[in-house]
Amino acid sequence: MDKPVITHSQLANSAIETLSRPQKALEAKWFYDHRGSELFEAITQLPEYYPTRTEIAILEDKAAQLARFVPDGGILMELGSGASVKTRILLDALPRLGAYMPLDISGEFLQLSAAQLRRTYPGLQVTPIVADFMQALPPLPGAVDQPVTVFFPGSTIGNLEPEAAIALLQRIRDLPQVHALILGADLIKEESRLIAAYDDAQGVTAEFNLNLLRRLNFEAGANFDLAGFKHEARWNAELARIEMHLVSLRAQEVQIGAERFRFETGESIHTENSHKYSHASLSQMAEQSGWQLAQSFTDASKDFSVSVLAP
Ligand code: AVJ
Repeated sequence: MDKPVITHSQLANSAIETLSRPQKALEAKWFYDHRGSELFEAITQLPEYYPTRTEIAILEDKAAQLARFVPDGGILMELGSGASVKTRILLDALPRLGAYMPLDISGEFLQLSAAQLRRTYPGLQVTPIVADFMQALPPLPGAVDQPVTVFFPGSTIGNLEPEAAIALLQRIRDLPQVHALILGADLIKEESRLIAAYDDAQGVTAEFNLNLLRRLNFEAGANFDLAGFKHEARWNAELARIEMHLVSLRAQEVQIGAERFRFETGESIHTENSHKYSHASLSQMAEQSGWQLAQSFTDASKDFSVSVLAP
């Protein structure tokens, strides 16, 4: 088996550090344990959560145009290879692809989806890489002598604050043989639709958010009372982002191992940022990281964008 990228003490240490800040916080990457991944999958099916289905529709509609940015024999590298529905749309349009390189933090998940892809695309070289790409991009295996097109869908970039997003885009830009970046990004829209997408009627997103506390209880020796916190989605217009918070319903104290954390009534833990973009802000972010926004595809309602960045 692969060596784990994340250990329990990393989770505890990270939580202790971010809960010690004046604005208590938890890192969004901890959402995705087994249950969290299942809940996210359920979120993508919600009527209010438009991003996944809209991005898939754009990819299906523009697959041939996107395929032009992947040269014959080239490498398609995917960051955060998810459930691979989106990957398959591109692979179907790339019969002469040299290799597919999925990067994901979960080794188990990667091996499973790699095996499935090899079955569907028998001639395709599939080279999975276990990596926390939000932190650093690993050296690519062997001598990469073919052009690399990076696929970064899902508006995962939106989890990062502008500085970190630019730094990640710069690291991608610096990859040897980099040819293009296909970037999925969610767009600014009416506040009520944004809030609904992150505070759905069925409460799946609330469960997803609260699952962080459940995970800390199970994996980091914490004693959160899940009934003592409520899910909240806020639109921060100034920073153009949805913020998810867990709001303490009463004054309480919580322990993680030997560390104690006090909560006032109404005090929140900031658990996620999901930045939303405009054509102008995307183009600016591209230029600040050494890219040019070559093309941008959206759906008819301009809800989501799939952009091609060129070095
Ligand atoms: C996977 C980070 C793109 O921000 O929309 C969905 C995560 N959080 N609902 C997003 C998420 C709450 C999602 N990303």
